[in-house]
Amino acid sequence: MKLITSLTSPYGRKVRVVLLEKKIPFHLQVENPWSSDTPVPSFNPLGKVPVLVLEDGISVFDSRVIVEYLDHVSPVAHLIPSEPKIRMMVRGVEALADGVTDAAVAANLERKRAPEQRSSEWMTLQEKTLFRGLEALSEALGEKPWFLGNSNSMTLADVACGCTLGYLDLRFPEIDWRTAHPNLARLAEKLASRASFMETVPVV
Ligand code: GSF
Repeated sequence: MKLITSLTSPYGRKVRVVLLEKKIPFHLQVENPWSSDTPVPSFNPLGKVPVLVLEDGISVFDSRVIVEYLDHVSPVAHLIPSEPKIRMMVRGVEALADGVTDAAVAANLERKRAPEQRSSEWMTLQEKTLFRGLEALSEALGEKPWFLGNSNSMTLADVACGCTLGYLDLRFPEIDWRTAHPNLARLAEKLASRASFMETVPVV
């Protein structure tokens, strides 16, 4: 299978970490979805990365659909628990982490616009969402080693949160989330020592 993504996409990183953790071989096709000649729309009508292209040519998006598929397709290192309530909680943390990423991506795009086109109201809205989301992630983790309290193993919740925090470090190094949320800092440090996270550090 082939994964189409950019090397800075936090959603693409989530999928790459899952592929690596589950030891699923894949070919990486690096694309910039914002370049004028990007081939991404021919794989995903929404024009967004990541897209997973299966051997039979089927294109899978977005990242949440991709990771769901990958976790089913290989029994190695399950990242999405099967028990309904725990599964819902894991996917809920993933949605929260992705939502923080969405706000950060939107704020980053807004910053790139010409000063006279920028909206400070829009920027403030995204920042508020971002900080509220971080607060909620920190609360959900508490003092547990991983989001999923009654287990000793990493799940998709931890992976998604780690990718969000990595994206904040990349685009918003001025946000000192480590001081505000030491528990998220501990989680990020633990994740950073895994080969899957080391291999997928965003490259600008
Ligand atoms: C978000 C993908 C996305 O926004 C997912 O896969 O989880 N909900 C989707 N990708 C961005 C790149 S990035 O910021 O990671 C993208 O491809 N944007 C291109 C565009 O035209 O919006």
